[in-house]
Amino acid sequence: MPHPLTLISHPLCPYVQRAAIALAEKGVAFERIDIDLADKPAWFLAISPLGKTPVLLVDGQPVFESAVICEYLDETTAPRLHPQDALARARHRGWIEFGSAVLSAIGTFYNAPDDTALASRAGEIRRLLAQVEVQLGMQQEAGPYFAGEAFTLVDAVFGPVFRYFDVFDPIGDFGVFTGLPRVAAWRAVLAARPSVQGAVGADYADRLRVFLRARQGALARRMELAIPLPPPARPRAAQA
Ligand SMILES: N[C@@H](CCC(=O)N[C@@H](CS)C(=O)NCC(=O)O)C(=O)O
Repeated sequence: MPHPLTLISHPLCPYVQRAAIALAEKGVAFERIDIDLADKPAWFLAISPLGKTPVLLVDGQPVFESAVICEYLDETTAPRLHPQDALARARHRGWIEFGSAVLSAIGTFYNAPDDTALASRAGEIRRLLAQVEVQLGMQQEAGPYFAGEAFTLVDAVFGPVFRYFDVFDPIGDFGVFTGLPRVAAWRAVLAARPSVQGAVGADYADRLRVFLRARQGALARRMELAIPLPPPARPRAAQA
C-alpha cells in the first residue's frame, strides 16, 4: 500500500529540502522517492507539469511547487510554521520568494564561466544577503531564528540556501558572509537544527561536488586546485 505522503525528490534539490524540513518539523512520516532529473521518468512528467521536483503526493494526488507544498502542510498539520497574523504571514511569504532569488543567484555563481564572473556573482549573492542582514536587524525578536524563538517556513527556506556554502567555503573565500554577522549567526543556528540536517543524505556534500565539477566552470576549476581528486587507481601489476 503506498504511503499517504510521498515526496518526489532529488538528492541535491534545495526546494525539496524545504518540504522535507517542514515535514520533519511537524513530525510527519513520509516516503521519499529520488528521481534522476537528467532522465525524468514518464510517471514523474505526468504529475509534474513543469518537470520539477518537489512534488508531494497526498493520497496519490500531486501537489507541486515547494512554497505551495509548505503552505498545504502548514494548513493541515500542527505546529504552525507561518505566523498567525496575516500581515506577518504575508511578509514571511515575501522572504520565502526572496530565498528563491538567492537560490537563482547561487545557480549563476556555480555556473560562472570565468573568475571575473565568479567574483561578480559572489558579490550579487552578498548584496542579497546584505538585505537579509538589514531585515534581521529590524526584527522585533532577536533570533536565533528568522522571527525569533520559533522556527518558521522562512528558516526552512534559508537552511538549504546556506548549506551550499558548507561545500563552497573550502573551495575559496568568496566574501559572501563578510560583514554580515546576523546572517552568519543565523546560518550556524540553522545548520545545527535536526530537521535541516536530516533534509539531505549523508552523501550530500560529495554529490554536490560531483555536480559542481560537471559544470566545468570557474568554480569547478578552483575545486581542482583546492580539493584535488584522489589519484586514479594504478593499474594492477601483470600477473606472472
Ligand atoms: N519553483 C519550483 C522550483 C523547483 C526546481 O527548480 N526544481 C529543480 C531541482 S532543484 C528541478 O526540478 N529542475 C529540473 C528542471 O528544471 O528540468 C519550486 O519551488 O518547487
